[in-house]
Amino acid sequence: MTRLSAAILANAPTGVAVPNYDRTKVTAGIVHLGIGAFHRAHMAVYVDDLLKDNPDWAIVGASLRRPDTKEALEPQDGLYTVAVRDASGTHPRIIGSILKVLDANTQREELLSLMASPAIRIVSLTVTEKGYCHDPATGELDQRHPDIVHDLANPTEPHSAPGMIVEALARRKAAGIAPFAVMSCDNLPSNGATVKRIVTKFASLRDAALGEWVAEVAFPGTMVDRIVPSTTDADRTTIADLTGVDDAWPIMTEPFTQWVIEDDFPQGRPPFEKAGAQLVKDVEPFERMKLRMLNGSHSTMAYLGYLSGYEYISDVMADENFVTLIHDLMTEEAMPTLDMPGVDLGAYRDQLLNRFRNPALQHRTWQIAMDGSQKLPQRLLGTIRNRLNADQPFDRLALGVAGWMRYVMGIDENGDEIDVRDPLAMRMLAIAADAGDDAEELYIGLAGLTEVFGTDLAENQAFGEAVATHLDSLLEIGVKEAVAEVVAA
Ligand code: CS2
Repeated sequence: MTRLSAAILANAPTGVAVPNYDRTKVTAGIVHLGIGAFHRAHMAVYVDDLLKDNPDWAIVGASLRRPDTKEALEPQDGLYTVAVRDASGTHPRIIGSILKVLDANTQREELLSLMASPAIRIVSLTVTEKGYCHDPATGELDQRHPDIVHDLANPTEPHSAPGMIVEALARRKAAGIAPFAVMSCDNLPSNGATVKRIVTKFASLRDAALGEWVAEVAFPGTMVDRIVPSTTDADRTTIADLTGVDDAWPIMTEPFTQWVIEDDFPQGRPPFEKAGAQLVKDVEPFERMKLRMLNGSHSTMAYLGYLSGYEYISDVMADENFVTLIHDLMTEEAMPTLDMPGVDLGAYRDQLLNRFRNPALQHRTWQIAMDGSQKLPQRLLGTIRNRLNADQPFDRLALGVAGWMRYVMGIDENGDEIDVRDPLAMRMLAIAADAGDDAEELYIGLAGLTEVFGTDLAENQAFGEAVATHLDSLLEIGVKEAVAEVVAA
């Protein structure tokens, strides 16, 4: 079968949308760090929509860890398929907005000099929560993080995202070139302000004057939303059968997409609004809504669903007790903490429940369960803090946190090992091994991870009682029964 490449665009298979611009005429205005599936299904699609009239805003992507995306896309001239899936079918489109992919480990110098060049006016990121090398509970740079230690000692050969950004900015400062805007598209709370704090701190540790300069750089905040499961070999076959073209790394996603952006781009930006993005002054209420409603539900379903034997989110949604749990978690516990004038939160919730049900999206609970220590603070714990302060119940949220604690024990209800992927996995597994099946001990050990819970929650009695009680029932009666009890209460 023919491999996807620029050569096939002129005779694209019927039913497959292709770029509506001449790719040989577009130039890069954006460097994107962390060129994973999410970026390729989200921002790269918005940019693809805009390149016809805004040809100097194409993307050069960089992978900071593994070169696998580069290896897949290079023989394809950067092209790949995005397939939108729902009950009506699979709708493929070829995206051309990524001109090339650089591997930061082997092409560091090329990447840094591109980032330092005046044509690049935006550096955007999807490096996942852990890619910022910060303490998730406080949002501060983790100065003991091995990559940060390395990058402070070797600032011109950085490994971390903060290190890369600061080195590129330092080169621009030295050359008298205005800074690019730094746009995080990760699910961090207040992502613009948080990343600004982390990057500015790193810069000031390098050099005080650089720190002051970086403090003036724009870090627009964003709320990003599109569900993008990891691609499987079965997906590759589906796309090949559908298009007649071999794509080494197609992306499967849902019809829904949302992007809310704080409009702060001193060196200009593509007219993202023409591709459907919302440009706003203050993005934080949107972020909080999405993190607490969508992601808070997702993480709760991921831990409790995985432990119940459900492989996909759509399987979780076929269990009525889970539907009730998630509906009530959002309605009774998350929605009252949100202040969103003009947004119908009930409609937003119902739309989320429908998106979770999408039978054509195979979104694994295990995928969402990853990196929980980095996700819990903004997805569940902030909501719980608000509920505690208002003296309001937070039973379902506490069950979600207990589900995470049960999951990171690393053994499921059949006694099989769980592949726990998390930067704190080793510590958590050690805590679980010490605790055995003593729920109280397990709670105390895990709640003592202050980078997750802060000192406030770790010492909060109401929080401890609620979570430890649920953890006990998860261990005693099993996850499905414990969910049923909470739903019936
Ligand atoms: C998910 C998110 O993997 C996860 O943790 O909750 O990636 C989620 O699918 C996206 O935030 C949806 O926009």
